[in-house]
Amino acid sequence: MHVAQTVAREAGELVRAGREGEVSVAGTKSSAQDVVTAMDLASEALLRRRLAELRPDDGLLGEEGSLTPGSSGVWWVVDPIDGTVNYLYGLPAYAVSVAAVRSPVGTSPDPATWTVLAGCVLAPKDGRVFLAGLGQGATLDGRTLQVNEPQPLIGCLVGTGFGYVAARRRNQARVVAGLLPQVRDIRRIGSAALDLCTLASGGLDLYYERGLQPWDLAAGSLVAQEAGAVVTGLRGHRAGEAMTVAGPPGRVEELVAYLEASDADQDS
Ligand code: LIP
Repeated sequence: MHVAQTVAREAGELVRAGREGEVSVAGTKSSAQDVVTAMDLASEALLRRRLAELRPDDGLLGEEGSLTPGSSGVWWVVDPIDGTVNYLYGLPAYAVSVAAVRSPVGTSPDPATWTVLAGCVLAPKDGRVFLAGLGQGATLDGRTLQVNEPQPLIGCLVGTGFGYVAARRRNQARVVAGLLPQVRDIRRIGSAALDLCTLASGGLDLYYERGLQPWDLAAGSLVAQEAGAVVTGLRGHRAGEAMTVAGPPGRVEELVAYLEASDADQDS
């Protein structure tokens, strides 16, 4: 956890300071709306450099760069700015996400097979630091976190997010429209790492999203899990790109059932 926090703090300070100046778009990915800022690239370069110094035998998977293999079996899975669109627009919900995972020998980090060992999600705008270690609990600025008690679905505040490609967004709109009358309300924060940490700290009762990449998911999933949440996929699968659902045991199952019945893990 110490290494994760150290490098997340350094990248977070770079990202925070960069927001005071001009934020420029350096490119796009899956669609014109899926932007990369120059600061995404600078933050990931800092994370890569510092992790290579501190943990030279470990591998690294980052949102903006190539997969860097290691020899230790431990991989660092980093999102240099999770919530890039919020960062671009000057909205506060963005984070640096750093996780250490162990993958089966000879495999790359994959949510279907990895074990997350440690995670840090740092919100540069207000300095909040979410930390978790496997079996060691989760904290926000040193305060122990616990998810909310399960509520009836109609009493649940549910977080979610949407992809960048129109075909997927069309189906996501159908799924959220069917859910909205059944819950207290919906929140779309714009950063999966912060969604999962907000759930861990009681700011959401449930969270689901289709399309999370390993770097969106890694650190926040451990924070949520160590705060007492179940973090899962649909149809018996683990959380991952097809679907991620998180919430207290005894309530998350109802959301899983709705999402399965709605084919929320499909794009058609
Ligand atoms: C973001 C995710 C968020 C999702 C956004 C975006 P990024 O990651 O954290 O949950 O809804 O569309 O993918 O692209 O800002 O690193």
